This record gives sequence, C-alpha cells and structure tokens, in this order.
Amino acid sequence: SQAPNAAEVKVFTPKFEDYQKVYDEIASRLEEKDDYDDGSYGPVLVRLAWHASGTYDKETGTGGSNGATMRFAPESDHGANAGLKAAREFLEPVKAKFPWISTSDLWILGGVVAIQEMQGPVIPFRPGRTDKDMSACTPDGRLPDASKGNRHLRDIFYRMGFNDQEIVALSGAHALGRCHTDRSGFEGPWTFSPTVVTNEYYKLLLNEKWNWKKWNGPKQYEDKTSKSLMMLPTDMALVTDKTLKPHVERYAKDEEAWFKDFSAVLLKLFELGVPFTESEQNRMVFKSSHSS
Ligand code: ZEM
Repeated sequence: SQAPNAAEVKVFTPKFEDYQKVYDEIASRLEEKDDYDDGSYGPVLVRLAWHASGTYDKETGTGGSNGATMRFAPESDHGANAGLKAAREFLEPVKAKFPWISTSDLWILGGVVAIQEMQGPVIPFRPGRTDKDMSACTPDGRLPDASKGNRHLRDIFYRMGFNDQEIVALSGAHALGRCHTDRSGFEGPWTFSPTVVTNEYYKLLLNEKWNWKKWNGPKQYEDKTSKSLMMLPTDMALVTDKTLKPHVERYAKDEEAWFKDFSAVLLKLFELGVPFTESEQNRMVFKSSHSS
C-alpha cells in the first residue's frame, strides 16, 4: 500500500470522545468563570444557541443554526441579539483549543452543555453544521418580540414548524437567566434560581399575582409578593391564551414531564435546517460533569 500524502494525513474525523472533550472544556469554563451575572454563563449560552436556531423559516429552508451567521453584521447587530457577544466570546478559547469543530456546532454544543450542567435534562446532540459567510445572514425580525402577544408567538413559532405545546415547552427556558436593561431594555430574572433548570417558571406564571411594573422602561410585569421577579408580555400570553394555558398547568405540576418535552423540543430547535449526514440513531449523549 502507498504512504498517505500530506493532505490525507491531515484529515481528522472527530468521534464521540472528541466531542465529549469539547463538552468537558465548556463545562470546566462554566465552573471557572463564575463571576459573570448571576454566577454563570450558562443562561447566555442557552440564549445564543436559541437565537442561532430560532431564525429558521420552514418555507424557504433559510436560517437555523447551520452557518453561525451571527458572527457577522448585520445579524450580530440585530436588536434581538444584543448582549450575545458575551456568549460568543466565552466560547472563542474553546474554538481555539479544538479548531476542528465548526463554530455553528460549537454554539449548539454550548447550549447543550449549559442545560445539562445547570441540572437540566440530557439533550442528545448531532454534529454536522458548517459555517457560512455573511451572505447567509438572515433578515432582522425573525426572532420573537417580547412586547407582543399570543398571535405573534404563533406567527413566529409556527414559521419554524412548532405547535402550541412546543411553544409552551420551549418557553420554560425562561426559568434561566435574566433581562438586562442594556440589552433588551427589560429588567430582572423570571425565577429565584436563574442558574438551575427547574419548572419554577410555570409555577410562578400560575401561582403569583402579576402587575404591570411601574417604571419608565418597556411594559413588563412584576410579581406582587417580592417585586423582584418579572414576566414579559409574551410570557403572560401563555396563561391568557386558553389553548396554551393547559400546557403551562401540566408542566407546573409535573417537572419530569416538562424535562422530557423540553429535551425533545430543544433537540428539534437545534437541528432545524441542518443538512446532517449523520443519522438520528447516531446522536451523541454527553456525560455531565456532575453525573457519576
Ligand atoms: Zn428568551 N429572552 N425569549 N428564550 N431567553 C430573554 C432572555 C433569555 C424572548 C425574549 O424576548 C427574551 C426563548 C423565547 C423567548 C432565554 C432562552 C429562550 C430576554 C432578555 C428577552 C427579552 C435578554 C436580555 O436582556 O439579556 C421571547 C419574546 C421569547 C418568545 C417565546 C426560548 C425559546 C429560549 C430557549 C429555548 C434565556 C436562557 C435568556 C436569559 C439570557 C441571559 O443572559 O440571562
């Protein structure tokens, strides 16, 4: 047999173990860099993976996590993406250490790691995204506008191919993180444990009394009891809409049911529009740092 030439030697086909190494690197950076926000980059990593994916349009097949076009203006400057630079920069040293992974796979893997490390469900992962140039940037306006109501939510999420139950299951991500006045204009966290995945978001939506916050900022709700939590108008639409509310009630009662549905719907979100060569059977399930 012939000796391989230089080009052939360079080809590296990453395996499960290689992706687990990237997972572990992100997890250890999450633990190390605990001086950010509420003590974790986890929530903003989830938001990055969501905004990379949530541009998908099923009619045209455009947008979605394939491409990582948020690296470029104009997409990086879209109002909805304000503040996500922090998440992209958090992942840059990981890309430098593992240059074989595409940025678009890395952003989604970052979301998977964040969910699992914040004690959420396992999210199976399939690699295969490739980075595109700025000509693939999506137009502004594809991500949801928090000041709107149930009709807007359906317009946006049906465009991606989701149904009502999936809209509600996805929204529970707001158990995590917070709003920042210098990013979205809104202010405050949705729950008292913004760095742990729980079904508290649904419980609070149903069990708290929510009043309009009196302030000069954009219209948002505050809880009557502590006045330190918030809901967006789009969050409140989940309980004012008669078809959406039963799903909120089910997830508030049964965290296990939500974990199962949340995992399934995140997997779907993260795979929208990606031309995978790997089959669904070959999805990877990563070991979390806290699992034995
Ligand atoms: Zn969010 N989201 N989101 N979201 N989101 C914010 C923050 C976070 C909406 C929205 O306008 C906002 C989903 C759905 C929707 C996360 C995950 C997911 C913020 C605050 C706003 C305004 C941004 C800021 O100021 O930093 C709207 C209207 C949605 C429609 C339903 C879905 C789906 C998500 C994931 C599956 C997360 C984790 C955050 C917290 C980010 C952070 O930095 O703490």
